[in-house]
Amino acid sequence: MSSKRLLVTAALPYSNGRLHVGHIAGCYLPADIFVRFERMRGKEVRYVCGSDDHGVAIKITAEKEGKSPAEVAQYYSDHQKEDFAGMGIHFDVYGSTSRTKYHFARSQEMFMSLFEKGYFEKKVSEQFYDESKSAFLPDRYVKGTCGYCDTPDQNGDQCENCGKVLDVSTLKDAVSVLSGNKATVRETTHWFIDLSKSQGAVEEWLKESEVRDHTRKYVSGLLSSGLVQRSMTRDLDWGIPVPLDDPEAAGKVLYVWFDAPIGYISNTEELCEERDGDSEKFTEWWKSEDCGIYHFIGEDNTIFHCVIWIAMLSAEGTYQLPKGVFVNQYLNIQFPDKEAEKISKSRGNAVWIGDYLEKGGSPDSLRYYLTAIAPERARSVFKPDDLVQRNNTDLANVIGNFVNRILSFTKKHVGDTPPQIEESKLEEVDIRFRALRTQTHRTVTELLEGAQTKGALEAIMEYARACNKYVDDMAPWATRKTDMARTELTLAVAIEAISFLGVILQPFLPFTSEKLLRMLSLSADKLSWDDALQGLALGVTLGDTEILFSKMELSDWISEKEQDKES
Ligand code: B3M
Ligand code: ZN
Repeated sequence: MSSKRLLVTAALPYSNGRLHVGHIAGCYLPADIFVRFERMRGKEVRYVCGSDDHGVAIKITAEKEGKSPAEVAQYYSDHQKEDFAGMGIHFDVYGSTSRTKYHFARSQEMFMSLFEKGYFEKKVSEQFYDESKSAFLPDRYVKGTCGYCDTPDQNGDQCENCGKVLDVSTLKDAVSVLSGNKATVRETTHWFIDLSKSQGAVEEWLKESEVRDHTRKYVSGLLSSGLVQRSMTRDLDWGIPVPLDDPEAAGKVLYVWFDAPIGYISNTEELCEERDGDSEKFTEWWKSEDCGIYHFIGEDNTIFHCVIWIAMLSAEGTYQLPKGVFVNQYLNIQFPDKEAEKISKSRGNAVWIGDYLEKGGSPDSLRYYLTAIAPERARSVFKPDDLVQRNNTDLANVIGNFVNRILSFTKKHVGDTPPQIEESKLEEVDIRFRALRTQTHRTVTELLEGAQTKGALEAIMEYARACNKYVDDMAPWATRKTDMARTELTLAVAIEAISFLGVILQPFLPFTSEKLLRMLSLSADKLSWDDALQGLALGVTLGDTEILFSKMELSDWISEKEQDKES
């Protein structure tokens, strides 16, 4: 990342439920790793997120829970914040599209700017309608079968299977979510953004920006079939009023996907007010070449970020476009002896972050597993038994064991001050092993620059396996009886490797890294990314040895009964 400063965003979650493992793997964890990494490299980074409070999703939950949409949004926003914090995911600001004070004005301003530039067309169009409730049925208020790929039970806005946008002409057998009745069709007036006007701008952006192959392919596909008009207003009583002096705009609100991404901007304004005492400083992030903007999202958000948002920003003209949009695919779930399936609250098959943490599940073990299976290039599957297995082998056996046996052995036989490495005494085997550190550092750096957290973590694990092999081969417990000098050299090289792991694991496993570095009397927040290679020159002394990872058992944190519980 060549920019001096980075503004990193993760998709604003709808504030209508708790968070499950799919949310965390989708964008919050990879963005958190990326942010921690870039900060360690000395970049000035702001990590922006917040609740997406508008739209039908929140209305439906409010109706179900007998609360107002505002109450629902506040309640889940607070709980989502707890879930994030428990996972070690910390944003610089966590705003809300219904409460952040700059949000309404900023959204209406964007709408008016596009309106005045001629990007909107006012049109009478057909929308689904519920006769028994006398209400229009925008977006998730209708369900039906996708007219493109025939997947049943899809929301009225977008097919989860093929990603296509659905509307009156493409959603089949539509049923009202409000009453369960068959939806009818009625005419209503809306404002459509003419995306064909932005075809060139989106094409240009796609060429220049950092996106993964699947994203490029998907967006190119949308571009080659030609961008069309999409309604940016809704017949709904929850949202941001359409700011037009037109009787037909009365009672209508902006489409949630129009105002949601503007939340990235309004939350930055709030952050600048808090941090710098001046909300106008948001321009240093949104309108300055010194800053690179990166969005992290899940696959179903692609069209909104890589087409509509780009069209909005470039039409408005004063904001810079994101330098990259990192999209993860879906994370499915598979319980022992069951089929892999989509994570879904109504099917009761989700692993909830709150539950996991309450039962004492380690945030780092989950961070590790979700990164190891990160759906960066293709959809992947969360298997609770696999999490347990990977925790017990990769973390406890490979990393934990290596660290603990070396540190306790050194304390016992050498003392708290590790021996220095005498270069002249190094043998071929030590030299080769030490070179792996530099190589791993380079590989991990390159991969993390492109937000490839999975590959980066794999490279670290490979290194950790090499650490075990090194000490197994050098067998300090055996050489101690015959050659103490050789033993001390082995331990020094191994402790150097431990300090490397402590630093380089920080973005991935922040809790563990802190603990590990404390055992070396080092403090995680004072170390930079390149300090990973400093080794014993960091001034290592051995403190108390703690257990890094506990073994897990599936029954510790998940039971068959809870899998079926309705949340
Ligand atoms: N709230 C969708 C979601 O939570 C949506 C993201 C908005 S990002 C601007 O999946
Ligand atoms: Zn479909």
